[in-house]
Amino acid sequence: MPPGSNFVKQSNHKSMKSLLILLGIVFLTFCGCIGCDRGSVTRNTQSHETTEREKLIDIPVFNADSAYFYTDKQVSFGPRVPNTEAHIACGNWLQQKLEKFSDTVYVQTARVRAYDGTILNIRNLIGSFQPEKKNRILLCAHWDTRPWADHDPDPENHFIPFDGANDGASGVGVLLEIARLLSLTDIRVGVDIVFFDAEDYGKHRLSKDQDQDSWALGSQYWSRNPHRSDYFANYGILLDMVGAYNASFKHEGYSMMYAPNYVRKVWDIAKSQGFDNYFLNTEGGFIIDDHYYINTIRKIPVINIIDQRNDTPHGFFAYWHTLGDNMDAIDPLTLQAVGQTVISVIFQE
Ligand code: AHN
Ligand code: ZN
Repeated sequence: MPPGSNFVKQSNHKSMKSLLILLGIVFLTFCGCIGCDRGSVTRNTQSHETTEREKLIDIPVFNADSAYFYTDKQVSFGPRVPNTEAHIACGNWLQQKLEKFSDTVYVQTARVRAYDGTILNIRNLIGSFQPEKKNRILLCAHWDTRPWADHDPDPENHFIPFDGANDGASGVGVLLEIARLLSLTDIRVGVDIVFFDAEDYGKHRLSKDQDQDSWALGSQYWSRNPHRSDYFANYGILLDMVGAYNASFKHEGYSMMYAPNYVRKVWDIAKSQGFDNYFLNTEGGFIIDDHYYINTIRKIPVINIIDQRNDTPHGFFAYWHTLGDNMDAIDPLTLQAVGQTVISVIFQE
């Protein structure tokens, strides 16, 4: 184990959970009830003409209101800037949610050096489902928020933190809803949900020379020191800024460089679910993000579902790194498009 790092592995009260689930099933069988809060799965039966016609699979319905609630809850702690109270409190809440939904939780804490010399106390959180399975899918998002709104239209705000409802919380909100759905059913593959810290501590806009390695510090750390030394996943999906109105998800450059087949697979499934208005078959830019380091250091093919725009100078949504990145910028329909697509991808494995 590398110096300065600390792991805590926690197993759930799994037998208690199984007993409760069994009792729940018995209860539901008796009253024939669907639509209760955690005890039921509403199902979508889909046939996939492109694959075997006889293979009918049940895909759960992604609940966008639940994902919206999880997003809002993170925002309610305040900006999740490393080394702040809000960051610790939100990290504790995220850890609790993963402990509730997943089979095994790994908490990776570390101290990393930011570009300006600040030592950041970071925490990567990993929730594993069916950890014994060899075939695995990695789902990830960053949970920290940027310390400064350095793209705000008002220069007075360039050193002020912001809510990060879209940039940070939305991806985690979608993945928590997926974790909740996975807690209700075992699927054929194992899944690891990873919440990376310190993605957004990249160099301030006013810094002279830019440094790409100043971004994604949590995923760089994890890529060099995975929570299990033998960790591997067949492929991964990163969610970044997946909650804004009128999002457009294009084929991001590094995703196409390292994992083109998975980009096509996910975009095809999005289309089959009716979300080709969000998932566009057009080329996007190359974005240094958590997936870049997992691809290059850990050599796991990971794609990035990230909102890229033509109508803004920076190529992201209009409120990127501004005080306007708050809950007013979040559209449950976008969360739905992404969440339903990702849950469909993993249930088709
Ligand atoms: C760079 O601007 C180099 N990367 C953007 C990654 C990012 C920031 N995603 C969200 N916030
Ligand atoms: Zn950001």
